[in-house]
Amino acid sequence: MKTEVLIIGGGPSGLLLSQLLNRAGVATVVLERTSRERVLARIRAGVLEAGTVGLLREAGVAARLDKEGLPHDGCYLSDDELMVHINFYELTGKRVMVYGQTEVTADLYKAQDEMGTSIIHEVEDVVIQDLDQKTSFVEYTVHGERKRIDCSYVVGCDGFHGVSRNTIPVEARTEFERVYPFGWLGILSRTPPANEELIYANSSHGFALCSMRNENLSRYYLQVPLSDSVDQWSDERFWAELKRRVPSETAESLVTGASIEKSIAPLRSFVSEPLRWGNLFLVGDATHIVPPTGAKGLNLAVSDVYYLHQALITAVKQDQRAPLDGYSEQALARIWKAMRFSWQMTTMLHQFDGEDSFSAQMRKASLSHLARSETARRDLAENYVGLPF
Ligand code: FAS
Ligand code: PHB
Repeated sequence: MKTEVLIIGGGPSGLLLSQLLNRAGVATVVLERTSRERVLARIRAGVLEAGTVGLLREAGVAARLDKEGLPHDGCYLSDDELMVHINFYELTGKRVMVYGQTEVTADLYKAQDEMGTSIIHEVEDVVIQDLDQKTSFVEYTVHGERKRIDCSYVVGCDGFHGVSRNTIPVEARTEFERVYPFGWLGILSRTPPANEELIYANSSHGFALCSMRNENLSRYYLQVPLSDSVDQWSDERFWAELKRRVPSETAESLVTGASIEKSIAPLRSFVSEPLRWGNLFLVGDATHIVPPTGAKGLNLAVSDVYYLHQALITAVKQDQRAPLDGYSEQALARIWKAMRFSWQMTTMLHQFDGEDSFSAQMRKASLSHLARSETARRDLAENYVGLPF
C-alpha cells in the first residue's frame, strides 16, 4: 500500500490534519492504536481558542460547534473572596468557545467517514523506517497480520506515549521538562455550571476550576497530591472541598450531583525539539505537553496542524520543500509562548508543597495586580484567547 502522508494517531490532531490534507487533494492513511469508541470515551479539553475555531471551520467540521458551542467573552480568576473578571472580548476583540475535545473528535471522525478517508484502528507494533530516503515506510500489525505502507511523509500525532518522538535518535533530541508536584482531580456531572463563565480559583486550600460542557453538564477540577487516587474521593468529599476553594457566593449557589466521570491527570510542562527528522514531522502531545491551567493542550496541537498542513500541501502539490524545512522552527516559536503562559498560570494559581509564605504572597500580589491593571488583564487575555498563528 502507498500514500502521500502517513499519520500515526487518530486523536484530534491526526484527524484534523487528515481532514485538511484530503480536502486539498493530498492522500493520507491514519493509523490509530485503539478503537474509535475508546478514543471518543476520553474526557479532555473544553476550551477552544479563536484560531482553533477558525481552522475547524476551514476544515468544514464546525457546523455542530457553531450550533452547540458556548461562546465565552471572558473568565474569572478568584483568590479566596476576590473575583477578577478578565473580559477577553473587551481587551482583545476575541472570544473563546466552550466545546469539548470529545465533540471535536467526534465531528472529525464523522467528516472523515463522509470523505471516505482511510483510518485503520487497533494497530500494534508501529515501526517507522527509511526516514532519510525519498520514500519512507511504516510497518504495523493489525488483526495479527503484519502490514507495510510506503509514503512520502510520516506525521507523528500519537501523543505523549506514542512511538514517533522516540523514533528520533535520543542524541538528536533536546528535551525540556517540568513535572508539577500535584495533579488535577476532574469530575463531570449533569448539573448546571457554577457560573456563566469559567472560574480559576486560587485559595488557601489549593486550586480549583469550575468549567462546563453545556447548560446541564459541568466539569470541575481540584488540585490534589500526586499520591491521591480516585477512590479516595467520594462525590461528597469532592463537592465539600470544591466549596472550600471557590468564593462563598459561588459555593452557596453551587448545584451538586453524581459524578459521571472522575479521573486524576498529572501535570507537566514538556517540549522535545526538533519537530522534524527527515520525512518525519511531530505534532501536538507527541512533542509537547502543557499543564491544562492555560487551556492550551488541544489548541497547541491545532496550531501545529495549521503550520504543517500548509507546508505538506506545498510540498506535495508544488514540489517545494522550503515550508517543510521551516516547520519545526515556526511551530516552536508559538509552542514556547504557550508553554510560558501555561507555566505562569500554573505557578500563579497552585500551592506548591513546602512553599514559604513569600510564595503565597507573590500569588496573592499577582491576582491583586490583575484586579487593578487593565494592562495585566490584557496580557493574560491575549494569551488565553490564543496568540496569532
Ligand atoms: P492525543 O493524545 O489526543 O491523541 C494521540 C492518539 O494517538 C491517541 O488516540 C492514541 O491512542 C494514538 N496512539 C498513541 N500511540 C500510538 C501508536 N503507537 N500507534 C498508533 N496510534 C497511537 N488539554 C486542554 O487544553 N485542556 C484540558 O483540560 C486537558 N485535559 C487533559 C486531560 C488528560 C487526562 C490528558 C491526557 C490530556 C489533557 N489535555 C487537555 C491535553 C489534551 O487535550 C491534548 O493536548 C490533546 O489530546 C492533544 O491531541 P493529540 O496531539 O492529537 O494527542
Ligand atoms: C475543561 O473544561 O476541561 C477545561 C477548561 C479550561 C482549562 C482546563 C480544562 O484550562
